[in-house]
Amino acid sequence: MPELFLSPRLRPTPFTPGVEAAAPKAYTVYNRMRLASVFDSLESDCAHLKEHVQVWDVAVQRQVEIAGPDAPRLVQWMTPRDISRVGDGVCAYLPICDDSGGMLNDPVALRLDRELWWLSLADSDMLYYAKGLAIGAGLNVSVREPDVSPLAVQGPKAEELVARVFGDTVRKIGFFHFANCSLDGRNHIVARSGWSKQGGFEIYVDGHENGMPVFSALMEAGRDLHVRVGCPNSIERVESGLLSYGSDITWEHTPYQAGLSAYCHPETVECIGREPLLREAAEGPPRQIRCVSIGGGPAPQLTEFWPVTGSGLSVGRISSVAWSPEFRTNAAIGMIDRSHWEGGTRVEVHAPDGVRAAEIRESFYR
Ligand code: THG
Repeated sequence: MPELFLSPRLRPTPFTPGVEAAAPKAYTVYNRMRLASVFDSLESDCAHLKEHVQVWDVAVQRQVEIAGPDAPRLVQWMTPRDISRVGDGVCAYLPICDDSGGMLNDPVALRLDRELWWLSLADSDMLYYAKGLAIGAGLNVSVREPDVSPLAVQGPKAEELVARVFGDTVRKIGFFHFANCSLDGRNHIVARSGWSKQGGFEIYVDGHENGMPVFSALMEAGRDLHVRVGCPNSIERVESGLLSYGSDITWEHTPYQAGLSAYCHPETVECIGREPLLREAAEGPPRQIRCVSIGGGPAPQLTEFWPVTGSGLSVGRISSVAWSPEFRTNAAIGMIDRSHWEGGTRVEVHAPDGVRAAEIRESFYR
């Protein structure tokens, strides 16, 4: 793999010293920040994540803070999800849509107060977009990137580790809920969330200077739990069907195509893209995100979309792929046309090393 040429422009995070000490083998770039991708190997990182606990520097999930009397109005304008049902202390997965109903981001939103929201971003420029909407519409809000950096603790032993550091109250935090927790007199938001299906928490570390103290406290307290520095694992997240904005979904796809209809209520809310979304809700999406099992041995790294054909016609594309040691197949995510999206349908995937037989799957875990 080619090397990544680091510079201050690819912003370091508050946890960078801790990540560098663990010597990642590869980084990617996300919101103009460094994000480790592999430590030991994808396979062994994945096996460790499923058995123990890992601390992930996910500061790349930058926050857009929307504060002020018009905050609920701006957030509701940006998403077709009905945010009136989101209470304080609750995280909400939000599709953000443009005027064509195309997805611009898929953040986790935190409602800290009626007039104070954080959008925990995927990889696209929501700060400029939110500022532009607020300025253009003359809304009474402030939009900024606060000095807040998420640190994820993921894996089956995550609850034990986070409870050791932040106290037993974290055990009562429900999935996609958050609470204020303190360490050495500093308050941080602790949420039960994260980009894996192994269970865990995300600590929204308040203040750059508090990054390494929190990171080190977790690494210290987790020695006997076999804690390791880790990162989002591409095998585990594809097996789990967690979507990556920019790869699996882009501005060319609506939330219905992304499989996010549960988070889409254009019938009842005033939002950007309402009319096209209503039309697609009525007609049904022409294509949709699917799990795909690709045959043959371990597939090469996917760096551009791989075409999918069925009955000799183009029926979609593969956007993520990873060899799964657990399921003994190449686990993949693709955007598949309606004609071929049913579970069990056989298709061909045009990988760079040749055509491979593949099958549409409802999920890898069912
Ligand atoms: N955590 C935080 N910010 C993030 C991510 C995160 N920003 C970028 C990226 N990840 C956003 N994308 C996702 C995608 C899926 C989920 C979270 C963020 C997720 N989905 C659950 C699922 O699919 O089962 C549940 C969603 C729900 O019930 O509402 O967790 O990981 N802070």
